[in-house]
Amino acid sequence: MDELNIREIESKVIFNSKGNKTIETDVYTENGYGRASAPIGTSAGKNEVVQMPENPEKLIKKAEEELYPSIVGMSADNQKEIDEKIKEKDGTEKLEKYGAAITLPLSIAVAKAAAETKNQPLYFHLKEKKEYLLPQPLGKLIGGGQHARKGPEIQEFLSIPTKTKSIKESCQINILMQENVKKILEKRDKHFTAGKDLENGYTTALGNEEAFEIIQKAREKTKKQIKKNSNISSEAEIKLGIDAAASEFYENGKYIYQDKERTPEEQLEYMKKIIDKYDLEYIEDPFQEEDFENHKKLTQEMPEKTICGDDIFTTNVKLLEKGIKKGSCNTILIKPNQVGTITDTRKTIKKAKEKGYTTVISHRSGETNDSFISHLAIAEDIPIIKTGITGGERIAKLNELIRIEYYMRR
Ligand code: 2PG
Ligand code: MG
Repeated sequence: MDELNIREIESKVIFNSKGNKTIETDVYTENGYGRASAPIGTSAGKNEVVQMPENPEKLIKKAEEELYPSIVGMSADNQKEIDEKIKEKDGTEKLEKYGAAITLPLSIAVAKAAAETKNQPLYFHLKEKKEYLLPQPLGKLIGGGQHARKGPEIQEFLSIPTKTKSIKESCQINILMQENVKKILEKRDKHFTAGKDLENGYTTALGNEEAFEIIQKAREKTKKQIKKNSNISSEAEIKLGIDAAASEFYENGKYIYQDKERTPEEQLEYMKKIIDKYDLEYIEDPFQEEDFENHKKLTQEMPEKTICGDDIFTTNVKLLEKGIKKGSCNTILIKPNQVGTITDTRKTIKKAKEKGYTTVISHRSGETNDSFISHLAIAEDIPIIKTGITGGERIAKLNELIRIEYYMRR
């Protein structure tokens, strides 16, 4: 019997970092085993596939009766065939029958089981290459929007180290950045309680502009510390960014900020202003998800910036194609649970690369300890991974990269 044949699939309900139920799936081959679980978003895009169409206990029962038996007996090495079978069994475009909560852990557990059976690292099983690139971590310093309460409308204030010598060094820089943000908030925000948002960014009652000033100041402090730290290379730089998640504060044709409302034209001007004023390099979802036109304008006017589409594309290849035709964004956020299988995720990555779009792989606000995205980033040469700075479920992905780098360089 082929040792890669799948002999058993089993699922159970576990909890994600938000305390919500999610599904963990185990796939057994004749000679190996893989376990995976799916994350879930809070500020989710409208065009994501359905995540959990029914309660997870019912979904597991349904999958155990109808879906898993059709996968048992297949080779775990045939990821594409298995993912096709999953989609065929679901029978709907948006995975309305099973949801990504079932399909993604299954798809990922299959890949992990195959890798383990072959005694290969997961990234190597996903793509065999001589050389691999490790992604730079894009980390969250301050959280607002739907990830926090009362603070900035902008959901994420981010930093990304560049020109570092190792992933560990990059993680260290982001940790220093976050510590400095904390110290500055302690002085500037009299209501600051060191509270964290869903992704372990600090929360504050201060507004967008103050948050920008704080992360800029933190960068200055961190740069000085780097110069004195012999463990961090002196060439290292720190770029700043945001995920505006603008759909979340867009209502009736306007962007609703605490102090004022902005029309889409004014939002474009505001985005350009803050990019210049606060020296932002990475800008995700600056406009609501249906506004391909303003995404295009910003990309055209600031082509040297990383203008990243998350909600506008939802990792969906058709929406990406629409964006490519129009020229909306130059970067796409990749979240496997937005499409529900490894194969569909990779189709979108392939299209993005062909058309010169940068790819950024990302966690979700509701996470588990699964570190599949770290492996996919390495397999696909994805240059940036957005996955928080601290917090068990976030650091799990970063530590996996540190581990991989350690063994690669040994
Ligand atoms: C985002 C993500 C992750 P959520 O908008 O990019 O940071 O948030 O998972 O809530 O959609
Ligand atoms: Mg986003």
